Amino acid sequence: MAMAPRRRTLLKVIVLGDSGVGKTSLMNQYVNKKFSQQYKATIGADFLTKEVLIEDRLVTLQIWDTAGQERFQSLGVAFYRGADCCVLVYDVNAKRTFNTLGTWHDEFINQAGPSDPKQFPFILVGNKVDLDAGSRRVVPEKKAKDWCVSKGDIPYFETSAKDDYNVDPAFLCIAKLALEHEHDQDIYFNSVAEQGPKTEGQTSGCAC
Ligand code: G3D
Ligand code: MG
Repeated sequence: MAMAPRRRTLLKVIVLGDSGVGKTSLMNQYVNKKFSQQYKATIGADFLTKEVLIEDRLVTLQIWDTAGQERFQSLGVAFYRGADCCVLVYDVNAKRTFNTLGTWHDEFINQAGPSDPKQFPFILVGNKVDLDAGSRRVVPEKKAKDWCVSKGDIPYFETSAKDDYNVDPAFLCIAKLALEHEHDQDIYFNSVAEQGPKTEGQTSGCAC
């Protein structure tokens, strides 16, 4: 007997944080298993894709990179639109990059406009834990975890894109969170379609 085809799911993940924290390097390590100085994103918003199998579901992660415009905080709506998960990255050796996390968090909420901001999946990544064997570290793990609690218990990972430390587990968590969120949205949309008047062709949920 033929096996039932697996459902394919496309999930959009965006990676935010100050310039230089290692966003591009983390994506490149996860998708291409490379840590290279040459890899730099091209002009404009760009993404890498990776397929992962999560509990029998084939999931395509579309991971969007900023290509450096984060310096000007002008990423544009296309970058944020339809995101299923937002990864916030800071550098554990640079306090300023930790202090700006709140701004990135708010910026995402404002620009992406998720229907329920409190339920939207975020994840925090503290990168470059390898640097000088940790001796230059200025943000303690406890401080980062406290921040995560204050934002509604978001998951926290410490990584090194350079040494490929904890990169896969972080992205697996990201994929799972994004998938769960997508499920919730499916349920929401189905119930709206079942209950409400015919809304075909409408771009917003408002019937007026
Ligand atoms: P960004 O995309 O957030 O702007 P990049 O950051 O990925 O371009 O990385 C910025 C710099 O940090 C790069 O160095 C990169 O090699 C370095 N980097 C990224 N991740 C790590 C890490 O885990 N450990 C260490 N030690 N360095 C890292 P350059 O010299 O090219 O500016
Ligand atoms: Mg980059």
